[in-house]
Amino acid sequence: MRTFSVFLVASTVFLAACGGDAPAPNADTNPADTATPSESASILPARTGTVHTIEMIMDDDGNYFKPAEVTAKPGDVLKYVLVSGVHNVHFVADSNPGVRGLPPAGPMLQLPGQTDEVVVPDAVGKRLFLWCDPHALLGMIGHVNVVAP
Ligand SMILES: [Cu+2]
Repeated sequence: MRTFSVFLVASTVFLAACGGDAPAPNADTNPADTATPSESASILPARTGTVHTIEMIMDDDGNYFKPAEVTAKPGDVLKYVLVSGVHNVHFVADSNPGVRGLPPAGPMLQLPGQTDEVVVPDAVGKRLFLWCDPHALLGMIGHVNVVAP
């Protein structure tokens, strides 16, 4: 119940921020995000060495991940690379129920070439959902199909 309440507050803050002229703050109060790195690492699968590169783009077509959908195995790395615009990667906890090892909301990338790497959690059979916090309502969402090694 606490998770749901906190998420509601975070969502409200986020939506309120989007209505104004100020840039959205990083209203990241998801309890899952407060886990220490060691706690997160302990439930992550061993890295496979496979890296999937996903571009984060803002252009005449809008704001989007390219590709918007990838298929990966637990332990693979998702390497998000900023091409243009200002974006982040956020695997939203409430949209990925039952998945352990989701990364916290990623930092806002602002300089082309900056990256955010995410290790795919042990969630075989799941279709993970993610979005970019400032552009989620504009359709900047993505999916990761997690398949067996
Ligand atoms: Cu974005």
